[in-house]
Amino acid sequence: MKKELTFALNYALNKGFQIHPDAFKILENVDVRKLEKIIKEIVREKTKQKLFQINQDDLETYLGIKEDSSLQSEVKVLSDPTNKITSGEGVKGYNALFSSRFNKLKRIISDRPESKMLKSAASLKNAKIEDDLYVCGLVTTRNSERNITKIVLEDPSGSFEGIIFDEELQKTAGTLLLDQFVMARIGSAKNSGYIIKDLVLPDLPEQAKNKSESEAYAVFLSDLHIGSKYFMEEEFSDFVSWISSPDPVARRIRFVLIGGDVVDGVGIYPNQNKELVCQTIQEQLKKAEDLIDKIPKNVKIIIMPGNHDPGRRALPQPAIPKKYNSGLWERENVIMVGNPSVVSLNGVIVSMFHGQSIDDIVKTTPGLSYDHPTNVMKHLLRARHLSPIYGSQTPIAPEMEDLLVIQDIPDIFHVGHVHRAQLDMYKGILLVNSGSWQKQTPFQASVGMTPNPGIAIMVNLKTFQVFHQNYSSNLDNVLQS
Ligand code: D5M
Ligand code: FE
Ligand code: ZN
Repeated sequence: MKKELTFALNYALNKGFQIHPDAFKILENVDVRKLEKIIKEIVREKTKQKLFQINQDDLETYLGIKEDSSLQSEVKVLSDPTNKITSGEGVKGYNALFSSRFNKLKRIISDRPESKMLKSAASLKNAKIEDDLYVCGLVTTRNSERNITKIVLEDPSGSFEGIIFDEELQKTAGTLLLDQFVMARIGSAKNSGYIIKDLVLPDLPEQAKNKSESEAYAVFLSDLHIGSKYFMEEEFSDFVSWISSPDPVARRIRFVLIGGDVVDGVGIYPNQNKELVCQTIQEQLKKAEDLIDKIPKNVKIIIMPGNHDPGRRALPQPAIPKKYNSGLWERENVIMVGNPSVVSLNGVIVSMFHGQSIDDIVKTTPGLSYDHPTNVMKHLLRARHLSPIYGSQTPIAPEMEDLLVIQDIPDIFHVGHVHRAQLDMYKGILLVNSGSWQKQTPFQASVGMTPNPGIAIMVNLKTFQVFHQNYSSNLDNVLQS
């Protein structure tokens, strides 16, 4: 304990006072130079009143940080896969999954006027068409050869093959992801077959933002990797303590969102045990619980898993199971959700996704990279799907319903996974990649991945103004936007 704090406590105790633990927490975070003056004045005041306990209220009143009770903190979970996960097995499961994906996205694209001219793949078979028509489906093949791109789309009736000659359109086609849904404007080719004249993505409309009535703030975090040697425990603990400080932004925080990789996990990569300071999931989650416990109880905390957390690896992931840590589940201000989830914070809609699919997408898409995760996030929004590519590194479970289709249009899109804190906007949606609280690992260094850890992003849910706190000692480590 700091000597100034010991002095202040002894002063009060010697005068016959008790100090409530919540008051102690506040004292711990007060500027040490002010401690003596604060404690002496409170002791004098309360002695006059013949009340010999110093509680949270006394300190908050003294410091002028009494909670603003007009700040709402209403959380509604709008979508959470945890209780919907069924795991249909085998081929039947995948057929159901893709047919659900197709149907959901076709419904989304039906809002567009062109969709009136939609034909099924089977109905086109060998027919010569006079006017332009549209087909839609999931991309199953995409080939570029000798200045021509060939695409195959699949819908429930069968498959459609079309050719693209236009150079610009070939570039667009080059950014299509396998298994992504797309609508194509087509015409008959001279000899036989079809030419693709345009490609239309589901995308989303520019729309008015939902706003919180009061200026409550939400904090966006992810990729803590608690239990790892590289978890920035001291910095994270400083940030969590800051939430209880008299800082005007801290006083208004009502939500903390954690977008996955809460813990580093066990057996996630070869020889991981050599890089762990906590060797079991239980130990790691206990540490997470202890850190989260420092957050004031009037702050709602939403916890979503990532690929390092326990539960299951495949998407969609259920919430971190209670059996590994009942403490988190039992806390009144903690809400455990699956990955992905959609929550409403005072009416502001936040879509949360850990971001596993980014790995597959940056590998196969020209122009996208780990350095600009928000560009990948835009790609996902245009595709209206969180993890289009099936059968690559990101495991996807054979659910009967495709829970990764982006059905609700969010006001904020919160993703993590790539350990680069970055902000951007797309069609009025605030894009937040919440970075990490883990220093660069030897693996990341070996593949040339440079994280910018230790940055906490905060958003005013009424004005959408963004603040951040940077706990990194490295000056190059800045928030990207
Ligand atoms: O992932 C942190 C980052 O490291 C994320 O951008 C993916 C990348 N990563 C992790 N493992 C691999 C492998 N095996 N190959 C390529 N890139 C990888 P995290 O989920 O925190 O481990
Ligand atoms: Fe991570
Ligand atoms: Zn991750």
